Amino acid sequence: GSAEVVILGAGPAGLMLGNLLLRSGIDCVVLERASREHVQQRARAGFLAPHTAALLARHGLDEGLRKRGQEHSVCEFRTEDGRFRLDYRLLGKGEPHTVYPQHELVTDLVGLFLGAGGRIHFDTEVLDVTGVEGPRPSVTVRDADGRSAHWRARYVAACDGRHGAGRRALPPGAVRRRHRDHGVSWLGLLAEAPPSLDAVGYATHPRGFAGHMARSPEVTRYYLQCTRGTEVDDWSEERVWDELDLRMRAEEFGPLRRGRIIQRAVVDFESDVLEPLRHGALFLVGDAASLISPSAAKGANLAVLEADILARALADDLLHGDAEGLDRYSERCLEHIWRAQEFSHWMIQLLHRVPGPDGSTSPFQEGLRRARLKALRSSRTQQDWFAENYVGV
Ligand code: FAS
Repeated sequence: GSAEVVILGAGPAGLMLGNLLLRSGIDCVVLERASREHVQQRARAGFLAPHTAALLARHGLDEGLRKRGQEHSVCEFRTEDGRFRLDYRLLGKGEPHTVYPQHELVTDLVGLFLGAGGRIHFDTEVLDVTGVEGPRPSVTVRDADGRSAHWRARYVAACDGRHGAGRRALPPGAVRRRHRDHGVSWLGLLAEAPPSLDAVGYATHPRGFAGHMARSPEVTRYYLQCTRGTEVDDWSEERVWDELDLRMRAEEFGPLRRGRIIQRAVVDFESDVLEPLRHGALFLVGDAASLISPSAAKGANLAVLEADILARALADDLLHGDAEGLDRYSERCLEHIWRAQEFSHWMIQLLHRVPGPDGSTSPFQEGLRRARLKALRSSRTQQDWFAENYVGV
């Protein structure tokens, strides 16, 4: 097959890019390894930044969001030095998040793309991308029947995540990878229970971090900081809820609403940034471009932002012969990526006793962490800075 733009991956990056290109009249195809059912039920992020909601609205992709999204603007910090709340709608630029599960956004974007005549090949694994230095790169896939096939393209957008074929197609030395293992891991849980707080809950405790984030009126996401190497099934449901109660100080601040745990995942906090994000006709987007920890809910929002930047640059080039946007794609995205990485790193340091290589935590770091929390609690300028970065992308 052939297309002007071949998009690898049907996650937020690939589907946003596909919808935007289709609306510009650019011929594109999305190649996705998993089934449609799988990508539409894979629960991940849940907080959409105001910029993401605005982009979706601008392109008429926000019907689901308008109908089912919930505005959210309060963080509750439960710390060793007491509890405080920040309503970030009253701080910084006064913008709230929209709570909208990522898999619902993906479901909307798949429907809109197919409805507008878009082509998605599910159950189609991209094996290789070659010829990206030339004018007609080629994408080799194994389709649902196990047959191999080739796609010719003018441009290839790697929206296939950190382990995808896009990154593998980069010749050695083509990009520099800056990587950091933050030394923190979360056991991510989805509970079939209504939220226990009317806020995002961040609890810091000598036993470790615990987080509470609404996903819908029936389902709530919890996080428990766990040691590196923890397996998803290491913790019984009983132990999970007892530990959440302890760390979120349920005795002091009220019980958590328990329910069946319906999804688990261990997320090791790693970040990486590739530079540049373009190699010839190959462009890296979303997690394929940069991995960011979920500490500040940036990953899916960056993916949508970068897809919009690339869509506009591809339209300028393919429709008007103006390649300037493509030449500047990498530097423009990296600006946003490093800003998001910096804030996510600050959040990790704020909320976690980060163990050193020998597993011990530094008392000096602990002193800094407590001071940061107290500054956030008492200083309005610190709170404005927090609000602007927390919702910003
Ligand atoms: P995705 O990973 O979403 O999409 C890549 C797609 O490419 C996938 O559908 C995959 O099947 C496909 N693919 C991969 N290799 C392929 C190949 N060879 N051929 C064809 N297709 C291929 N972010 C937040 O902001 N907040 C959160 O709370 C949060 N929680 C997370 C929890 C978990 C367990 C995980 C794993 C991630 C979480 N993230 C969170 C980050 C996540 O949301 C990503 O940032 C977001 O999905 C990035 O979107 P994409 O770049 O589109 O990549």
